[in-house]
Amino acid sequence: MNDLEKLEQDLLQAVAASGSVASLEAVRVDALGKKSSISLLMKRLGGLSLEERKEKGPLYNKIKRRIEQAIESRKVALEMAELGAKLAAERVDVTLSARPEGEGRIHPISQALDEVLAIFGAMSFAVAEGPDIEDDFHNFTALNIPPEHPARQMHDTFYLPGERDGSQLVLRTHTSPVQVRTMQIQKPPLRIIAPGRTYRSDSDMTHTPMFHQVEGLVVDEHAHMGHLKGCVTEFCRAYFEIADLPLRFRPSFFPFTEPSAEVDIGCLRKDGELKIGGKGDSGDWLEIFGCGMVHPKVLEACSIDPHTYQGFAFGLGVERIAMLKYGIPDLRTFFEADLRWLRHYGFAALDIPSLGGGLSQ
Ligand code: 2U9
Repeated sequence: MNDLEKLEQDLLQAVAASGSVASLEAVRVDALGKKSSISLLMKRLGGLSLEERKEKGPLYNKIKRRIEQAIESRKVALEMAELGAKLAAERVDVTLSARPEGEGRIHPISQALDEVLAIFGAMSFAVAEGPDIEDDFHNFTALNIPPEHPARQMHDTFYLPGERDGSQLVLRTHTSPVQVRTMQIQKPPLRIIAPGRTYRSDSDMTHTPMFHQVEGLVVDEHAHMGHLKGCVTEFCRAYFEIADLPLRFRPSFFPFTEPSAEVDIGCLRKDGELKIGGKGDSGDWLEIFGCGMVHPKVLEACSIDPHTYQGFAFGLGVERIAMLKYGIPDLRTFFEADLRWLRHYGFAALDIPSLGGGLSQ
C-alpha cells in the first residue's frame, strides 16, 4: 500500500469512526480543510512537471471526492441516528391522565347559583341582569318605596357621593331593579329570574355587606297566587332534592308585593344537627323565601297596565340556601378566600348541577 492509499484509508476510517455530527465536522476539516494533507498535495501540483500533474491531479481529485462522499453519507446516517435518539428521549405519552393537584374548586355560591339557574331554566325562566350601581328610581321609587319610606332605612343602603343635580346613586340593595328595567323595555308575558350581587351596610354573624340574591318575576294576564305557590314549592323540592318537602306560606309585608308571604321549609333539629325535610308539624320551620303578587303601583311605575296584567315575584338569599344544603355553618367564611375552606366545601368543575327528584316535567 503506497502513502496515498494509506492516507485515504486512514481518512475513511476516521470518517467511519466519528460518532456524532460534531466530531464528523472536525474530521472533515482535518481531511479536506486548507491545512489538510490533500490540500497540501494539491497545492504542490503547481511545482510538478506536466506529466506528473496529468497523472497525480486526477488521482488526488478522486481521493478527495471519495472522502467527501464518505463524509456526506456518514453525516446522513449520524443525523438520522441523532434524530431517532431525540425523538425517543422526548416522547410524549398522550395517554397519561392529567395530574389532579392543580385543579381549582367551584365556590359553593357559584355551585348553588348554577343549581338554582338550572331548576328555573327547566321551568322556562329566562335570566336577566343589570348594573350593581343603581339610581334611586330603579332601586326604590319604582318598587313602591318612596323617599322617606321607612323601608329605606331597613335596607341599610350604601350611597355613592352625590351627583351635581343633587341625586345620589346607590349600590343596589336587592336585584329587584333588574326586573323594573326588564318591565320598562319588554312587554308581558314575562318570566325572568335575576341573579346577582346585592349590598347592604350590615355585618355580623348572619349578614355580610355583599351577598347574592336570586329574584323571580312572572307577569301575564292570568298569573295568580296559586302559580306562585306552585313555582316556589317546585323549586324548593328540586333544590333540596326532597320530593315531599313540607312548605308553609306565612302572611308578611313587602312594599312591592300585595299580598306578600314568607315561605318556610320543614326541618328537624336533633342532637344539634339540622335535617332539611322531616315532618313539618313535629319539627321546626326555616324561612327561605319572600314572595307575593306584584303591587299594582309597581306595575304602573314600569308602564304596565295593572288592570290588564298581574304578576308574582319572589326572592331568596343564595348564601342562605347554600349553607342549608351543603352544611356550611358560618356565613362569613364564604368571603374569607381561605383555600383550605374552598378545598373542603368547594365542588369539582365537572359536577353537573342536578335537578333533584322534585322537578316534575
Ligand atoms: C319587582 C316586584 C316585586 C321580589 C321579592 C322578596 C319578596 C323577598 C328577600 C329574600 C331573602 C330578600 O335575600 S333576601 O333577604 N326577598 O323577601 N323579594 S318579593 O319582589 C319583586 C321584585 C321586583 C318589580
